[in-house]
Amino acid sequence: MVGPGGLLPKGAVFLMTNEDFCDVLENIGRLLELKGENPFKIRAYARASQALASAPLTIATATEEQLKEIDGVGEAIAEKLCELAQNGRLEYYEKLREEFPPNILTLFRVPGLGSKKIKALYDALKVDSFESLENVCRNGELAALPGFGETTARKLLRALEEMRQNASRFLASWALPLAETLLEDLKKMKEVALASSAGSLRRGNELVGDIDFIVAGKPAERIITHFSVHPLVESIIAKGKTKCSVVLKGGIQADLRVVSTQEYPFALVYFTGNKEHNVRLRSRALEKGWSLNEYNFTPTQRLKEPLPQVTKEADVYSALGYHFIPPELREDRGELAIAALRKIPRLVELNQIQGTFHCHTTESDGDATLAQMAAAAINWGWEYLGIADHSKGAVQARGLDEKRLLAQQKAIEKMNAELGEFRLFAGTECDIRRDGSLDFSDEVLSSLDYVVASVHSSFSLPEAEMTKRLIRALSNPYVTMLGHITGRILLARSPYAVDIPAVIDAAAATGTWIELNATPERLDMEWRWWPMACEKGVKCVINPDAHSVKGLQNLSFGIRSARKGGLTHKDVVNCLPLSQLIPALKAKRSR
Ligand code: DGT
Ligand code: ZN
Ligand code: CA
Ligand code: CA
Repeated sequence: MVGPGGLLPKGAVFLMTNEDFCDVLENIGRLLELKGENPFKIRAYARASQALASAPLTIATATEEQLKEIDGVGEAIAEKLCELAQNGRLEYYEKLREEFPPNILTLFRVPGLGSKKIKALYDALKVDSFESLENVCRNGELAALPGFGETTARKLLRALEEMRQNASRFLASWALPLAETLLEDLKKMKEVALASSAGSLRRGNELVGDIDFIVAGKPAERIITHFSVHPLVESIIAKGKTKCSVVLKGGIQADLRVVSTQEYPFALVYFTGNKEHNVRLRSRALEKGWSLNEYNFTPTQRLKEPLPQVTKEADVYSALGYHFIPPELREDRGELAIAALRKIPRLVELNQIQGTFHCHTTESDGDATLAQMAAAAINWGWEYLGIADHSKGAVQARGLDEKRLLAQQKAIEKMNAELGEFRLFAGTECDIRRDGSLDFSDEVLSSLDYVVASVHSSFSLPEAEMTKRLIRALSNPYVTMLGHITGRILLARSPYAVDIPAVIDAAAATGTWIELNATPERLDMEWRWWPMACEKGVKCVINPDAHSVKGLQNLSFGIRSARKGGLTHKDVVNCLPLSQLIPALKAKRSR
C-alpha cells in the first residue's frame, strides 16, 4: 500500500487504498485470462482498474452510484467494489483464486511475462511458481514451446536472478542505525582502538547486502567474542581468530574483521572500495613494485627507496599517487583518474544545505501543519523552506484544488510577514498527467514561487511516451524542478521506463532543476546519473519529500546519495543562501 508520496496516506492504515482496489480488479482480469474467459469480460476488468487508478474519489468510501458514474466502471464491477469495501473481501475473487495454485499470480511480477505467456506455460507445462518457471527455463521445455525459444528462456532466468538478488538486499537507511549501534558498542570496548564500517554501507550505496566492520585492536579473540554475543546478534555464522560473521536481528549479515593499528588503514581501503576499484589500486601498487593487500604494502622486488609510511587511509592513496578518494566515490567510475590529477572535489555536506523544497503538510498527506514545518526548518538553521503539497489530481493524497491552494498561499504570505529573516516559499507538487500536461493552469502555476512536477499515475507507459511526457512537462516555464524522475520505490516498485539522458538534456535546455528525492526508498534521481547531469549544467535540488517534521531528516540520505553522485555545494541549488536563491527560483520563468 504505497501512497503517492511513498508513504501511507494519513489514516489509511486499515482502509484499502484505491491502489489496493485496482490491484484486485487487475488480478481478477488476470485470472479470467488464465481461465480463457471471454476477452470482453477480461478487458472490462483491466479497463476499470485503469480508470479507477486516476479517478477523483476514494473508492473505499464511495457509493455504488458514484462508482458507476466513472467511465469504464459498469454495474457489476461497481457492485463488487462495494462488497470489497464493506467486507474487506470479495467472494467472487476468492472463488476465482481457488481455481488456481496459490502462487500463480506471483508470476506476473516477473518482468517479461504477461497473461498470454503465463497461460501458455501453465496450460502446457503446469508452471505455477518461480521454482517451476526456473525449472522449465533450465531443462529446455520452455524454449521448445511455440512462441518462446532460447532467448526468452535466457531472459527469464536473468529476470528471476535479479528478483532473487533483490530479495537479499536491504535498504541502507534500515541498516545504518544497526551499524551505528554496533559501531558505538565496539568503540566502547577497551580492547578496541579504532572502528569503522566498510563495504557498500560506507560507500553510501542505497541498498546493501550486508554490514562490514573493520576494527583495530587486540586481543582479536576477545573483541570477536564480545561482538558475537551482542544483543543485536541473532546467530553466529562463522567465528575465527580475526574475523567473524553473524546474522543480526532483522536478518542482515554482519562481517567483522580485526586487525592491528598499523594494518587498519590498509584493511579499510581493502574492504571499502568495490572490487574493480580495488583491482586498480593493486595493479597501481604493482607498477610501483609493491603488492597491496588488507595488511600492508610488501615489496615484490628489491626497492631503491623505503616503503612509504602509512598511518591513515589517505597515506595509502597518496603513496600510490592519488588524492584521497572519499569512500562514496570508490566505485571505479573514473574516480582514480581524477584522483591522479589531484582534482577530487570537496563533496557536498549536510551543513551546507540552506533550505529545501519538497515538503508536504496536513493540507495534503502530511502529518505536520504549515507552522510546525516552518518551526522545524528554523530549528534546522535553514534560511528557507518550500511547501509543495499535492495537486488536485492526487486524490489519494488529498491533493489541493485551486481554491485550497490559494488559501495556502495566503497563509504562507501571512506567516512570512511574521517570520522575519526566514522565508517560506509557496509551491506545489503538481501532477504530470498522462499526456505531459500539468494538473494546474499556467495562470495558477505562475502565481506560485515554484513548482515541483511529478508523475504519480500511468507508470506503465512505453519508454518513448513516458520520455515525451516528462519532456513536455519540463518545457513548461513554471516547472522549476522535476520530482522523483523514475518513480522507483527500492525493493518494491521498479523505476518506470524513461530515457533519462534525454530528460537530462531537456532539463539542461529548459533550465529545469532535477530533484534528488531523499526519501530512502526513492533516492531518485539515483547517484549514477548525476555526473552526466552536472556535465550538462543541470542543477540538483535535494528534497526530503517530508510528510512530517521527522521526514526532514531524510535529507541526510539525500546527502549520502549526492556525495556518491560526486556533487559539490555548487551543483546543489539548495546550498544557495536565500539572497541568491530568490533570483535562481525566477531564472527559468523569466527566460
Ligand atoms: P554488498 O555487501 O553486496 O552490498 O557489497 P560490498 O561491496 O560491501 O561487498 P562485500 O560485503 O562482499 O565485501 C566487502 C568489501 O570487501 C567490498 O568493498 C569488497 C572488498 N573485498 C576485496 N576483496 C575481497 C575478497 O577477497 N573477499 C571479500 N569478501 N571482500 C573483498
Ligand atoms: Zn511525489
Ligand atoms: Ca558488504
Ligand atoms: Ca561482507
